[in-house]
Amino acid sequence: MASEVIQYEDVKFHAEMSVIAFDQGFGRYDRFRGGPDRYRDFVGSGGSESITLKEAETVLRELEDLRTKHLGKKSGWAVVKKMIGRIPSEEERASAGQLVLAHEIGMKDKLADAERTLKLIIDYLRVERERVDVTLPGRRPRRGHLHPITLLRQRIEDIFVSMGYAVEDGPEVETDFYNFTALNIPELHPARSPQDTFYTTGGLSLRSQTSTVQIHAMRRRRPPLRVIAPGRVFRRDTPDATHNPMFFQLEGLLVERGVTMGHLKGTLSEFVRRLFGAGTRTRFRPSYFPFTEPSMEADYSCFKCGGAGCRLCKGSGWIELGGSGMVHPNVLRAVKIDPEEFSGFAFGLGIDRMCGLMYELDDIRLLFENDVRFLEQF
Ligand code: 2NL
Repeated sequence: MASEVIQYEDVKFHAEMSVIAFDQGFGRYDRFRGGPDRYRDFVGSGGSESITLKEAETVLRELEDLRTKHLGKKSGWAVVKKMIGRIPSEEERASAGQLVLAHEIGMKDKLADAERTLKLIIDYLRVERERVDVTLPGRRPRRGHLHPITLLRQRIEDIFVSMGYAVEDGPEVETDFYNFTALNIPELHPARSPQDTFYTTGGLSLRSQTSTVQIHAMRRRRPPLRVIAPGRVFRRDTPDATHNPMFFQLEGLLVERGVTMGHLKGTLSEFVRRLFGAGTRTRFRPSYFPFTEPSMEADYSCFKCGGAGCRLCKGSGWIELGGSGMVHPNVLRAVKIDPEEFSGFAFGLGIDRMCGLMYELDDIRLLFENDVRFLEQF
């Protein structure tokens, strides 16, 4: 074979056969030819022919395989080119070279045309895939909100802060001194019994009112002082629609020179007017607490019926706010404040009880079950 003499006609014949084979293989890619703007027919809104990115990438790979098959080092075309060198006549060799080259340029042009279109399609579709509309509004994460007890506590805090009170916090586990003794609660008082109060094995107790925080505040701040103490308190009650062994309370304390019952009544009256509206009225009934003297219960006119009587106020027109009174001299003495120089008033109210009334909950325990179907309504 190597010594075999080859004529121009042989080369021409083999070259033309190869070109026919190439054209046959190329036929399915012919639709991608058409100059530098042909790609527009496949993409965008004006495209009359459509193709996906994946399809275009596959076609381009197949086209490369076609090039290797028909024009690569091991192709029939490589054999044709080697044949040229074995033509004895110089003139015929030159003609064969020209012929083969012309065919090669023809095939390579077709490939290049289709490849260019496919590469432009692929570029366009890749950019399209990664395109983001920066003017689109962001996806808002679903936000939660504060617990209804927290919402009410903050409203109450805001009112008292605007009247000059500081918000105080303190421990939930306390010694006997802070929970009872300093509050003038006698040694054998039933509130101290383990039937009413949770005790730790170490003899500490869970605070049964936030007065404990105010005892701390009086020892730390010294009068004149105005503080409120919102927080969890604990009492050994069996849970039912109106009781829970853990609930939220808010106490207030003012100790200054020359404080009277008038200041107490004025303060509580102004508080309910700010919370429920300017038309809210108050009334005060005598009561008893070991830590205040005199003591009283405060009621406010029902925010729902305005005092006419309804289901919410059980027909009376009044709703109980809480207990209050003038700080007992023994309480002042327990924190080394001279009751001859200073006097004060104090009050306490239940946040969850008030919350239950305001939202007309028929069961206070709903507030602590953390069922989102309930909580979502606030
Ligand atoms: C209630 C209402 C009350 C107080 C709490 C208090 C705090 C200090 C001194 C004196 Cl540091 N009093 N707090 C006063 C009256 C009532 O709570 O129904 N408690 C059982």
